[in-house]
Amino acid sequence: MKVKICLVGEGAVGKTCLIRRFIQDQFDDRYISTLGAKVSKKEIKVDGPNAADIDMTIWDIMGEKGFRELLKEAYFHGAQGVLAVCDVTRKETLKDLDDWVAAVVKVTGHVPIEFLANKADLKDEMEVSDSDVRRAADAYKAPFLFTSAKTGANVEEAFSKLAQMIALRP
Ligand code: G3D
Ligand code: MG
Repeated sequence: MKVKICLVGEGAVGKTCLIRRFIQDQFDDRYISTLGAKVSKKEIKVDGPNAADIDMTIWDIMGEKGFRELLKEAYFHGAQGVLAVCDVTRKETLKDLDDWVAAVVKVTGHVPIEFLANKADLKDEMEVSDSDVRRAADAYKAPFLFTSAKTGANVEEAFSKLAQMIALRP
């Protein structure tokens, strides 16, 4: 099963680091500079009743600031799952996810979405609570996780969970 997933969220929330942490060294990675996106691949095994080998293509936006409407379409086109990432030390990055998720859904229709509250290792600077993330995620009936690309906490789980949700789709 081949699937495309996208990571969305404001600049510097940790999207690139999450992908890097997840794929470690075993990846084949290419830059599509004209699209302003980087594509990585990883195979994930989903166990249980919906067991599947998922060949995941992970799209990472580069330079979100200048990300134009036209490129957005290409970036989101065909995505079967979305990781919506915010930075727990900047509350506004959670609020911004509303626009990001709305923009994806407009292109992809309803696909599995998972919210990630990243940089959870920065406990002293935490501006986002469990209930803040829950509220944002609930609006899309999406699950959420607190992650840290720095320590690796919940990173594998985040991608596996999304893979599971995709495998479960009819
Ligand atoms: P982006 O791809 O969403 O723009 P990046 O974000 O992955 O480039 O990360 C932006 C900055 O946040 C980087 O710092 C990176 O090291 C840091 N970062 C990413 N994830 C975490 C995390 O889980 N915990 C902590 N403490 N920092 C994180 P620099 O200083 O290199 O720009
Ligand atoms: Mg990046």
